[in-house]
Amino acid sequence: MTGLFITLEGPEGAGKTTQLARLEARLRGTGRCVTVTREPGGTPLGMRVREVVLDPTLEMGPLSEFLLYSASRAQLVQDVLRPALERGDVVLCDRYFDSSLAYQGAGRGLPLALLRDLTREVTGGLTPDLTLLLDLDPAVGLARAAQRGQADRLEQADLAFHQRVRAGFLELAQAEAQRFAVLDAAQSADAVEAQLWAAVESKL
Ligand code: Z5A
Repeated sequence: MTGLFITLEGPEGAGKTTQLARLEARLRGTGRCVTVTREPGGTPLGMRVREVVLDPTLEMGPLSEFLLYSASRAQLVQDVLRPALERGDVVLCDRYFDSSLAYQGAGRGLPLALLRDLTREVTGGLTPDLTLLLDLDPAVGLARAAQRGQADRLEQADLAFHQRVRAGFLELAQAEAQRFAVLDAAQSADAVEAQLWAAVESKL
């Protein structure tokens, strides 16, 4: 595959959606073909899964939660990610398997080894070339997200859960420093964009 696969990760409200739009515009400005997608979502199946996993009225166990995200991911890899990378696109994905390792692993307490084994099957080993981790205190991120209205099922989890998730992301980044760029998402959107572009340019 000749494309470049970039994922954006981080706790709730860290600014991934904001930065993804800016990055897409910059990349298109350089004349590159860009595919933008997200998890969960990005396919018709993924959109249905998204409604289920974010529904605040539903209760589900950690393994069910992980398997739902994985179902969405398997379809996204097959229908969107691999075809775009085979065409040679730069692919920008808002969350990918690192979110499962952080939320269902560090957050919910599922064993990382199990999640990694299943994820290898789900993705066929497709791993990002670059993962931009927007790191932010979850109290700040949740407050940003709260301005949007009713909290979804994940946003309703307590602060300690979101703190474990943040710590989980940072551990993943430390373990794979070659793949990750850790960005300080507490800065202004313009300052975050500048850090992010520097990390992307080094991979182009
Ligand atoms: N999840 C999981 O558990 N396991 C998995 O495997 C996967 C996901 C793939 C997806 O929900 C949920 O699923 C997510 C993880 C879980 N839940 N949580 N918690 P989502 O896609 O709806 O949630 P999200 O990915 O966290 O997106 P978000 O809440 O929209 O956050 P964001 O995209 O990072 O931030 P934003 O929308 O760009 O910005 C949020 C607000 O902050 C907005 O008003 C902006 O204008 C503002 N903002 C942005 N940047 C800044 C800066 N720099 N300063 C100040 N304000 C800013």
